[in-house]
Amino acid sequence: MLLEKNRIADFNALHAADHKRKFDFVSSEINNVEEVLQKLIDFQVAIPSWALGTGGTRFGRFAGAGEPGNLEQKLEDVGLLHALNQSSGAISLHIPWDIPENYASIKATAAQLGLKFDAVNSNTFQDQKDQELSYKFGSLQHVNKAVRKQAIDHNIEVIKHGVELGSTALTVWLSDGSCFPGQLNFRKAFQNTLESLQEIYAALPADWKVFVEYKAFEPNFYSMTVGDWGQSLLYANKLGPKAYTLVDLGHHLPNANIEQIVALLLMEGKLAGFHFNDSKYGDDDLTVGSIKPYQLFLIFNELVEGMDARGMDHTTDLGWMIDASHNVKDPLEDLLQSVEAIMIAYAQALTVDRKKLNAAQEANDVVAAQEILQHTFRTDLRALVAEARLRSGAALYPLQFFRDQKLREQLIKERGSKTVATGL
Ligand code: LRH
Ligand code: MN
Ligand code: MN
Repeated sequence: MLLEKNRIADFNALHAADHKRKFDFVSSEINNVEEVLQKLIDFQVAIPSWALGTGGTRFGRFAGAGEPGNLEQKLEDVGLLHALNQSSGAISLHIPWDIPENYASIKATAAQLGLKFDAVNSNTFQDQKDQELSYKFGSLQHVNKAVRKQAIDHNIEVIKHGVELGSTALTVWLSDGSCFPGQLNFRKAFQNTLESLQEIYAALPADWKVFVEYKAFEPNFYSMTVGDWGQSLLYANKLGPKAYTLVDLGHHLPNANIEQIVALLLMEGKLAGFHFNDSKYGDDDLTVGSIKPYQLFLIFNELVEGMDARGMDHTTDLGWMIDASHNVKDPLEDLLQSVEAIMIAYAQALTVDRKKLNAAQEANDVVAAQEILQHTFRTDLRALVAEARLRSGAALYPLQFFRDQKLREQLIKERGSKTVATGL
């Protein structure tokens, strides 16, 4: 579905007066409005191809309608999101859930929609049809060298797809681990995994990075071979300068201090970036900011502080991705909400009074430090984020636009009501 430009302009004109009132108020509250606006305009978050269909649980799946049936249509969905918010200008592919065949035409579609290809993801956590050896007992860690080789070859294949499309990073998430004590020799599993990763690392083009994603549990419930940021960092350090640790917000044990993890990884120059989502219990993959928005803000606060301290470019120097997908929402509406939550948290982090916060920290003024952060968190910056959208030609209120303009109904008309997107 292609949106005619004037549809967004007409919608914005309808809401212009209301928006102006809110924006004037919020600008009067903030010192560096123009600088913050430019950063918001530049900031882009990649959309995972596997989040465009209604996700399932292991108990069932309630398919939506008008979902994308192939990669081309997934690109169109992300293009639509990007047209609505101008902040979703990239897609992250998962192979073989996505099989890019005709590179030239896929690239042409992406270019037409203003999309880039973000990190490509490999998949050795499922057996695929016609696959020779099984990953039931792991992939890169496997006791059998032939299984490890098959998994290494798959990762190299994924890199090749990425090269064709213009990606510059590979994300490796392993479900490898064990379900029962005694099942695995931890040291051997680590060594095997490291050696396998070293072979994949050796196949990276010069300008590529590899992101090692960790996860505390699931599907293995006794041990995970890349179970936390410590293990991921060990691999990344041993692999070399192109290897980084990827933080998925839902991959920690309850109450983990993710903002501290992020601060230290950044300090070490080993933070790859994010899979943003939210969670109440585990790897819930809920909409970003739906459960713990304060935590999200605290994470962004560390990111902005740490990136500025290292002279990093907020837009390009980390991989910003969403990894959320579930059962009950329209996937496109859900993604609009996630991007909005990220933009708000980022805007808030940009407006923290850092001088005052530093002074409070140096003076051990705990109360003042908390006041500074909470003042910012409680300041409503939605109009600032909307203004950034307005200036970049996006919709002032993307979700409302999506509903008012009946975009899902239009997609159902085009694609039908019995569609099942590939992926989770
Ligand atoms: C694992 C994970 C990983 C996968 C994605 C589908 O839980 O977060 O990033 O690639 O989900
Ligand atoms: Mn993830
Ligand atoms: Mn996950």
